[in-house]
Amino acid sequence: MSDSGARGAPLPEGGERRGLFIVVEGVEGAGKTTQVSLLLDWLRAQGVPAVRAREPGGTPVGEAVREVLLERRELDVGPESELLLMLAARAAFVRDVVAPALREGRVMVSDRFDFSTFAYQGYGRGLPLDRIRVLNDFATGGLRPDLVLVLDLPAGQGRARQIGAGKEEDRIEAAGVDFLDRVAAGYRTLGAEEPHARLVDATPEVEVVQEALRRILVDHFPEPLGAGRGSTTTEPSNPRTDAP
Ligand code: T5A
Repeated sequence: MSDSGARGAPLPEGGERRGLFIVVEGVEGAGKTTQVSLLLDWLRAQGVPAVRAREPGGTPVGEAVREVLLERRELDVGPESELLLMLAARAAFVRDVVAPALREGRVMVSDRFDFSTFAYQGYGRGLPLDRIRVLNDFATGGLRPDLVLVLDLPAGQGRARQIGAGKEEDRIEAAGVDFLDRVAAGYRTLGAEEPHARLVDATPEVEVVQEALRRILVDHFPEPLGAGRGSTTTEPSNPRTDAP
């Protein structure tokens, strides 16, 4: 995939892109929800206007798509329909959630975005990546994240964590072990090859992974996250150290 137009790409329907768009990705059970929550605590404690979101979801259209694609296990949804429904949700997500937040100068931290489509519908379902890229660009108006943090975990370990947490398989997870292994391998490729992505080992305990994520963010965005904003320690969320 090309990175053209990634950072600073214009917002659909115009306006200045003032905020940051950070995405956390990875297989089921990789720890995305856990890590996004901790990042939000840390950012807000520094006075950073951070907001969270998840895909599919985040809008009424997105939540409806989520229900159809994940909960309705009896539906026989083909790969092409699955792709287009995900992208229908994404178009609403970008227009109604991401673009306004970036216009307002917020730091948007999203649990999943377009790497999920490349990993699941591309590497997992076998749909051509170049077609997905074109359709995805149409849905997003060309908007891409500033940084994608890919939590790298073997699919089996992620599923084991979900079982430990009592989470039932959804329709996509029920596609089987080989499918989920292809998804995990796809994520590894995306995380290693895409210029706006960083691959993070998600096998250690929660706090260790969180430290790694915070270090990457401070490194990538000295402003507003570095330059005297205090340490990256996970306990407890840091007050900003440069406050008057
Ligand atoms: N999808 C989505 C597509 O196919 N295409 C697309 O374009 C998009 C956007 C979404 C589904 O939709 C598909 C992919 C998915 O199948 P979802 O429910 O939003 O589904 O996503 P899941 O990945 O299934 O969400 P989970 O909540 O199950 O996984 P998380 O968020 O990665 O993991 P988390 O944080 O909830 O943690 C799971 C358990 O592990 C523990 C936690 O405490 C929790 O119990 N845990 C750890 N344990 C040990 N060590 C660690 N480091 C741990 N981190 C967390």
